[in-house]
Amino acid sequence: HMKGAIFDLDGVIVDTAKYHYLAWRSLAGELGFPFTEEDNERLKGVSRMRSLDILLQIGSLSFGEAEKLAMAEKKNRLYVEYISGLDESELLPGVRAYLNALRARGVAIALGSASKNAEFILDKLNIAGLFDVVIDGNKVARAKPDPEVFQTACRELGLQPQDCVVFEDAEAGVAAGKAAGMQVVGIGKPEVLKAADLVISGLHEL
Ligand code: G16
Ligand code: MG
Repeated sequence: HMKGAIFDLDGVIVDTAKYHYLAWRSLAGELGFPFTEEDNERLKGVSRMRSLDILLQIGSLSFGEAEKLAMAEKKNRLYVEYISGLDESELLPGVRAYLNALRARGVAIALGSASKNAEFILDKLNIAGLFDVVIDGNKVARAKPDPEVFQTACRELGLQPQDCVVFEDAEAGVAAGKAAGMQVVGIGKPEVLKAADLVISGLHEL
């Protein structure tokens, strides 16, 4: 049975994808090409630099490393500005209740996110205290679908992979959880999250 629960952030706890979208769209606009919501789907769960590569590919543009770093930083400044207004009301339905229910049952809780802004977001949502362990984009070298983020969370919880359940909304994240040898609950559409052991529409279902 489940001794540890590892949650993805964007798309599971909070819908920050819309703010990532606004910030990436603004960068694309400055570079002179359109960036649609459909394009944005490709960036979900993907690291910041990999997201920039995909965006530049959409615009058929290429730049050197230094320029790309500057662009990623610019996008991040805008994104951080957007999310600085986040509060508890933007928690996705059922999140707080489910986290509290797990804690009451003695299940250890971790965050496993690609975001380098994860701690900031947890603070804004006023849920940082509900997590025993936070592993984010600052603490791992390899992005999902690599299992590193979930393996690190599991190890820091002091558990074995078979004791952990991963909650993920992105295909790459579901793949990462399975590659780590964990059970995976997909949050979203069963057609997209085929590799998950169970697919639900949100934590309010549990
Ligand atoms: C999130 C988002 C991605 C974003 C990535 C990096 O991952 O889903 O769209 O590109 O973090 O975010 P940042 O630029 O804040 O470091 P997750 O794993 O929480 O879904
Ligand atoms: Mg996600």
